[in-house]
Amino acid sequence: MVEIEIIQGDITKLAVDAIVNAANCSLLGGGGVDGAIHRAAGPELLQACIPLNGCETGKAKITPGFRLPAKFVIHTPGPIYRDGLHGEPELLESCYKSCLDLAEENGCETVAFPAISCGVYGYPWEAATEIAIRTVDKYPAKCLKKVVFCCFGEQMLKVYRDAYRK
Ligand code: AR6
Repeated sequence: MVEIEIIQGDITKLAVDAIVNAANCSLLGGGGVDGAIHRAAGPELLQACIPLNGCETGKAKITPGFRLPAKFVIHTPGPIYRDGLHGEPELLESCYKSCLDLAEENGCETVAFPAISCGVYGYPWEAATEIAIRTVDKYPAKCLKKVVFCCFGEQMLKVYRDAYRK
């Protein structure tokens, strides 16, 4: 089983094997955590993303971390939340699972996730965190040892801690 750690902080500062980017389908950058990751990794990250030809919602693609302390960035476009009845929970679960699969394939022992879809994509925090924790918790890890949920702000930290207790 994978160890779960819940922290408050800036994901771009974490010296883990891979950090996850809550991207969009173009993989060409954006605001929020995506913008922060591209700024911290340097322009090489965009150059590495261009030939990936985008990514479908719920899937994931990997690049080096360039100037980041993390070795890799795993980019995953989360679902845009409408009402929860348009496949959003399945797509969000698929994001976490696709990222964990890629981390395993690349020999990662430690991976950090932001709260995918919980910013401009509007996913309700409690529902999204429950999916995040459950998907990691039941993942049949082989080389993966630790997953960090990196919360941006105190409120998100509380939502994760509460969900983890349940
Ligand atoms: N470290 C950790 N978490 C962060 C950081 C950071 N440095 N910065 C923001 N967050 P969002 P989404 C949190 O909007 O909802 C982009 O433009 C933030 O507080 O970044 O999946 C993409 O290009 C929130 O809890 O991603 C897409 O177009 C979480 O990260 C779109 O936004 C996710 O918020 C994706 O939207």
